[in-house]
Amino acid sequence: MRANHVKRRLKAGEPSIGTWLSLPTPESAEFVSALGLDWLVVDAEHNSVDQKTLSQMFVAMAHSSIAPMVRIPWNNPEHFKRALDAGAWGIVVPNVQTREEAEQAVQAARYYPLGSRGVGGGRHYLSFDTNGAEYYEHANEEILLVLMIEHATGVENAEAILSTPGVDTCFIGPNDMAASMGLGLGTPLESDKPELVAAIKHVRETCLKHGVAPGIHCSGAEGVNKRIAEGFQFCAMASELRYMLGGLRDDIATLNWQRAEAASRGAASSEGAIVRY
Ligand code: 3PY
Ligand code: MG
Repeated sequence: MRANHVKRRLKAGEPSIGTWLSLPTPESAEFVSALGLDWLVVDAEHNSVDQKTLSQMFVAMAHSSIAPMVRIPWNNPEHFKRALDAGAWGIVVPNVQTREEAEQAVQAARYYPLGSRGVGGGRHYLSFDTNGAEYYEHANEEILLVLMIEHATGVENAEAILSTPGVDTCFIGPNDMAASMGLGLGTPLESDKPELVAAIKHVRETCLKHGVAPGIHCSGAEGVNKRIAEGFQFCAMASELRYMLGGLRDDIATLNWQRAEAASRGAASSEGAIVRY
Protein backbone atom coordinates (compact mmCIF):
# COMPACT_ATOMS: atom_id res chain seq x y z
CA MET A 1 0.00 0.00 0.00
CA ARG A 2 1.33 3.45 -0.86
CA ALA A 3 2.09 5.58 2.18
CA ASN A 4 0.41 8.97 2.46
CA HIS A 5 3.54 11.12 2.23
CA VAL A 6 1.54 14.25 3.11
CA LYS A 7 0.40 12.79 6.42
CA ARG A 8 3.94 11.67 7.24
CA ARG A 9 5.43 15.07 6.39
CA LEU A 10 2.90 16.90 8.50
CA LYS A 11 3.38 14.53 11.43
CA ALA A 12 7.13 15.17 11.21
CA GLY A 13 6.43 18.91 11.52
CA GLU A 14 7.42 19.66 7.89
CA PRO A 15 5.55 21.81 5.36
CA SER A 16 3.53 20.23 2.57
CA ILE A 17 2.43 22.34 -0.38
CA GLY A 18 -0.28 21.84 -2.96
CA THR A 19 -2.94 23.70 -4.88
CA TRP A 20 -6.67 23.68 -5.42
CA LEU A 21 -8.30 22.27 -8.55
CA SER A 22 -11.27 24.44 -9.44
CA LEU A 23 -11.79 23.27 -13.02
CA PRO A 24 -14.00 20.17 -13.10
CA THR A 25 -11.96 18.24 -15.65
CA PRO A 26 -9.68 15.18 -15.49
CA GLU A 27 -7.43 16.73 -18.15
CA SER A 28 -6.40 19.72 -16.06
CA ALA A 29 -6.02 17.48 -12.99
CA GLU A 30 -3.64 15.28 -14.95
CA PHE A 31 -1.52 18.19 -16.18
CA VAL A 32 -1.24 19.79 -12.74
CA SER A 33 -0.47 16.46 -11.05
CA ALA A 34 2.75 16.23 -13.09
CA LEU A 35 4.21 19.46 -11.67
CA GLY A 36 5.73 18.04 -8.50
CA LEU A 37 3.46 19.40 -5.76
CA ASP A 38 2.74 17.21 -2.73
CA TRP A 39 -1.05 17.14 -3.07
CA LEU A 40 -4.04 18.45 -5.00
CA VAL A 41 -7.41 19.27 -3.50
CA VAL A 42 -10.35 19.05 -5.90
CA ASP A 43 -12.64 21.84 -4.75
CA ALA A 44 -16.10 20.30 -4.77
CA GLU A 45 -17.38 23.00 -2.40
CA HIS A 46 -17.38 25.95 -4.75
CA ASN A 47 -17.31 24.35 -8.21
CA SER A 48 -19.45 22.14 -10.39
CA VAL A 49 -17.58 18.92 -9.53
CA ASP A 50 -20.01 16.03 -9.32
CA GLN A 51 -19.19 12.56 -7.99
CA LYS A 52 -18.38 11.08 -11.38
CA THR A 53 -16.07 13.97 -12.32
CA LEU A 54 -14.31 13.65 -8.97
CA SER A 55 -13.64 9.93 -9.56
CA GLN A 56 -12.33 10.66 -13.04
CA MET A 57 -10.06 13.42 -11.75
CA PHE A 58 -8.61 11.00 -9.19
CA VAL A 59 -8.03 8.42 -11.92
CA ALA A 60 -6.25 11.06 -14.01
CA MET A 61 -3.90 11.84 -11.10
CA ALA A 62 -3.16 8.19 -10.33
CA HIS A 63 -0.05 7.78 -12.45
CA SER A 64 1.71 10.64 -10.68
CA SER A 65 2.94 10.54 -7.10
CA ILE A 66 0.62 13.34 -5.99
CA ALA A 67 -1.81 12.79 -3.09
CA PRO A 68 -5.41 13.13 -4.39
CA MET A 69 -7.66 15.03 -2.00
CA VAL A 70 -11.02 16.76 -2.08
CA ARG A 71 -12.81 19.58 -0.34
CA ILE A 72 -16.30 18.20 0.06
CA PRO A 73 -19.28 20.58 -0.30
CA TRP A 74 -20.27 20.35 3.36
CA ASN A 75 -19.73 18.32 6.55
CA ASN A 76 -22.16 15.59 5.59
CA PRO A 77 -21.36 11.84 5.94
CA GLU A 78 -22.62 11.11 2.43
CA HIS A 79 -19.96 13.38 0.92
CA PHE A 80 -17.22 11.69 2.96
CA LYS A 81 -18.31 8.21 1.99
CA ARG A 82 -18.47 8.84 -1.72
CA ALA A 83 -15.24 10.87 -1.87
CA LEU A 84 -13.28 8.33 0.18
CA ASP A 85 -14.64 5.42 -1.83
CA ALA A 86 -13.54 7.25 -5.00
CA GLY A 87 -9.97 7.12 -3.65
CA ALA A 88 -9.38 10.34 -1.69
CA TRP A 89 -6.21 10.38 0.42
CA GLY A 90 -7.47 13.39 2.31
CA ILE A 91 -10.76 15.15 3.00
CA VAL A 92 -11.01 18.89 3.61
CA VAL A 93 -14.18 19.79 5.52
CA PRO A 94 -15.47 23.37 5.12
CA ASN A 95 -16.48 25.68 7.92
CA VAL A 96 -16.31 23.58 11.10
CA GLN A 97 -17.61 25.74 13.93
CA THR A 98 -18.19 23.44 16.92
CA ARG A 99 -16.84 20.38 18.72
CA GLU A 100 -19.92 18.41 17.65
CA GLU A 101 -19.22 19.17 14.00
CA ALA A 102 -15.60 18.12 14.44
CA GLU A 103 -16.68 14.82 16.02
CA GLN A 104 -19.18 14.26 13.22
CA ALA A 105 -16.37 14.68 10.66
CA VAL A 106 -14.13 12.19 12.47
CA GLN A 107 -16.99 9.68 12.61
CA ALA A 108 -17.56 9.97 8.88
CA ALA A 109 -13.88 9.81 7.91
CA ARG A 110 -12.82 6.77 9.96
CA TYR A 111 -13.79 3.12 9.94
CA TYR A 112 -14.76 1.30 13.14
CA PRO A 113 -13.54 1.52 15.94
CA LEU A 114 -12.60 5.21 15.44
CA GLY A 115 -15.68 6.08 13.42
CA SER A 116 -18.58 4.72 11.44
CA ARG A 117 -17.52 5.03 7.80
CA GLY A 118 -19.47 2.53 5.72
CA VAL A 119 -17.55 -0.48 4.46
CA GLY A 120 -17.82 -1.26 0.76
CA GLY A 121 -17.31 -0.59 -2.89
CA GLY A 122 -15.41 1.96 -4.83
CA ARG A 123 -11.87 2.31 -6.12
CA HIS A 124 -10.41 3.33 -2.75
CA TYR A 125 -7.87 0.49 -2.65
CA LEU A 126 -6.70 1.09 -6.24
CA SER A 127 -5.93 4.67 -5.31
CA PHE A 128 -3.45 3.40 -2.71
CA ASP A 129 -2.11 0.76 -5.12
CA THR A 130 -3.14 -2.13 -2.88
CA ASN A 131 -5.92 -4.67 -2.27
CA GLY A 132 -9.14 -4.30 -0.30
CA ALA A 133 -7.94 -6.14 2.81
CA GLU A 134 -4.84 -4.00 3.23
CA TYR A 135 -6.80 -0.83 2.52
CA TYR A 136 -9.37 -1.61 5.22
CA GLU A 137 -6.61 -2.36 7.70
CA HIS A 138 -4.69 0.88 7.15
CA ALA A 139 -7.20 3.45 5.85
CA ASN A 140 -7.72 5.03 9.27
CA GLU A 141 -3.97 5.73 9.57
CA GLU A 142 -3.38 6.86 5.99
CA ILE A 143 -6.30 9.19 5.33
CA LEU A 144 -5.70 12.82 6.21
CA LEU A 145 -8.60 14.61 7.89
CA VAL A 146 -8.44 18.37 7.43
CA LEU A 147 -10.99 20.53 9.23
CA MET A 148 -11.41 24.10 8.07
CA ILE A 149 -11.76 26.92 10.56
CA GLU A 150 -13.07 29.86 8.58
CA HIS A 151 -15.70 31.53 10.72
CA ALA A 152 -15.46 33.73 13.82
CA THR A 153 -17.43 31.09 15.78
CA GLY A 154 -14.91 28.42 14.72
CA VAL A 155 -12.10 30.68 15.94
CA GLU A 156 -13.86 31.08 19.31
CA ASN A 157 -14.27 27.30 19.53
CA ALA A 158 -10.78 26.47 18.20
CA GLU A 159 -9.75 24.82 21.47
CA ALA A 160 -12.77 22.47 21.47
CA ILE A 161 -12.49 21.71 17.75
CA LEU A 162 -8.74 21.09 17.61
CA SER A 163 -8.63 18.91 20.71
CA THR A 164 -11.01 16.43 19.03
CA PRO A 165 -9.21 13.07 18.66
CA GLY A 166 -8.71 12.05 15.03
CA VAL A 167 -8.19 15.53 13.53
CA ASP A 168 -4.89 15.67 11.61
CA THR A 169 -4.83 19.15 10.12
CA CYS A 170 -6.65 22.47 10.37
CA PHE A 171 -6.96 24.64 7.27
CA ILE A 172 -7.84 28.31 7.58
CA GLY A 173 -10.02 29.93 4.93
CA PRO A 174 -9.05 33.61 5.16
CA ASN A 175 -11.87 34.77 2.84
CA ASP A 176 -14.72 33.35 4.85
CA MET A 177 -13.00 34.16 8.12
CA ALA A 178 -12.63 37.83 7.16
CA ALA A 179 -16.23 37.95 5.89
CA SER A 180 -17.62 36.44 9.10
CA MET A 181 -15.73 39.08 11.10
CA GLY A 182 -17.31 41.88 9.10
CA LEU A 183 -14.04 42.79 7.37
CA GLY A 184 -15.52 42.64 3.88
CA LEU A 185 -15.45 40.27 0.95
CA GLY A 186 -12.36 41.72 -0.71
CA THR A 187 -9.87 41.19 2.12
CA PRO A 188 -6.57 39.87 0.70
CA LEU A 189 -5.54 36.37 1.82
CA GLU A 190 -2.39 37.74 3.46
CA SER A 191 -4.15 40.82 4.87
CA ASP A 192 -2.56 42.58 7.83
CA LYS A 193 -5.90 43.63 9.37
CA PRO A 194 -5.21 43.18 13.10
CA GLU A 195 -8.42 41.22 13.90
CA LEU A 196 -7.71 38.73 11.13
CA VAL A 197 -4.02 38.44 12.01
CA ALA A 198 -4.96 37.77 15.66
CA ALA A 199 -7.58 35.15 14.73
CA ILE A 200 -5.17 33.32 12.41
CA LYS A 201 -2.44 33.38 15.07
CA HIS A 202 -4.85 32.03 17.68
CA VAL A 203 -5.88 29.11 15.45
CA ARG A 204 -2.25 28.33 14.54
CA GLU A 205 -1.16 28.34 18.18
CA THR A 206 -4.13 26.19 19.21
CA CYS A 207 -3.17 23.69 16.48
CA LEU A 208 0.34 23.40 17.85
CA LYS A 209 -0.97 22.89 21.38
CA HIS A 210 -2.99 19.87 20.22
CA GLY A 211 -0.55 18.31 17.74
CA VAL A 212 -2.67 19.34 14.75
CA ALA A 213 -0.79 20.58 11.65
CA PRO A 214 -1.79 24.17 10.85
CA GLY A 215 -2.67 25.04 7.26
CA ILE A 216 -3.95 28.01 5.32
CA HIS A 217 -4.93 29.12 1.82
CA CYS A 218 -2.35 31.48 0.28
CA SER A 219 -2.47 33.71 -2.78
CA GLY A 220 0.68 32.21 -4.30
CA ALA A 221 4.31 31.30 -3.64
CA GLU A 222 5.15 34.50 -1.75
CA GLY A 223 2.20 33.94 0.55
CA VAL A 224 3.25 30.33 1.12
CA ASN A 225 6.80 31.42 2.01
CA LYS A 226 5.43 33.94 4.50
CA ARG A 227 3.02 31.45 6.09
CA ILE A 228 5.67 28.73 6.39
CA ALA A 229 7.93 31.25 8.14
CA GLU A 230 5.05 31.86 10.59
CA GLY A 231 4.83 28.11 11.30
CA PHE A 232 2.14 26.92 8.89
CA GLN A 233 2.59 23.51 7.28
CA PHE A 234 -0.34 22.57 5.00
CA CYS A 235 -0.26 25.49 2.55
CA ALA A 236 -2.31 25.85 -0.62
CA MET A 237 -1.06 28.05 -3.46
CA ALA A 238 -4.25 29.57 -4.89
CA SER A 239 -5.76 27.28 -7.56
CA GLU A 240 -4.95 26.14 -11.09
CA LEU A 241 -7.76 28.40 -12.31
CA ARG A 242 -6.24 31.47 -10.72
CA TYR A 243 -2.84 30.71 -12.28
CA MET A 244 -4.42 30.12 -15.66
CA LEU A 245 -6.42 33.34 -15.60
CA GLY A 246 -3.57 35.36 -14.07
CA GLY A 247 -1.01 34.19 -16.65
CA LEU A 248 -3.36 34.74 -19.55
CA ARG A 249 -4.46 38.13 -18.29
CA ASP A 250 -0.86 39.30 -17.86
CA ASP A 251 0.06 38.18 -21.36
CA ILE A 252 -3.03 39.78 -22.87
CA ALA A 253 -1.97 42.99 -21.15
CA THR A 254 1.38 42.92 -22.94
CA LEU A 255 -0.19 42.60 -26.40
CA ASN A 256 0.31 45.71 -28.51
CA TRP A 257 -2.90 45.35 -30.41
CA GLN A 258 -6.26 44.44 -28.89
CA ARG A 259 -5.37 45.69 -25.40
CA ALA A 260 -7.32 48.91 -25.77
CA GLU A 261 -10.20 47.07 -27.35
CA ALA A 262 -10.24 44.44 -24.57
CA ALA A 263 -10.16 47.18 -21.95
CA SER A 264 -13.06 48.94 -23.63
CA ARG A 265 -15.10 45.74 -23.37
CA GLY A 266 -14.43 45.75 -19.63
CA ALA A 267 -12.11 42.74 -19.84
CA ALA A 268 -10.33 41.47 -16.74
CA SER A 269 -7.52 43.90 -16.20
CA SER A 270 -7.60 44.38 -12.46
CA GLU A 271 -6.73 42.01 -9.65
CA GLY A 272 -10.37 42.08 -8.55
CA ALA A 273 -11.49 40.43 -11.77
CA ILE A 274 -9.51 37.27 -11.05
CA VAL A 275 -10.94 34.51 -8.83
CA ARG A 276 -10.31 34.89 -5.08
CA TYR A 277 -8.01 31.83 -4.93
C1 3PY B 1 -11.66 30.73 2.22
O1 3PY B 1 -10.72 31.53 2.18
O2 3PY B 1 -12.77 30.99 2.70
C2 3PY B 1 -11.47 29.39 1.72
O3 3PY B 1 -12.39 28.60 1.79
C3 3PY B 1 -10.15 29.05 1.13
O4 3PY B 1 -10.06 27.72 0.73
MG1 MG C 1 -14.17 29.28 2.50
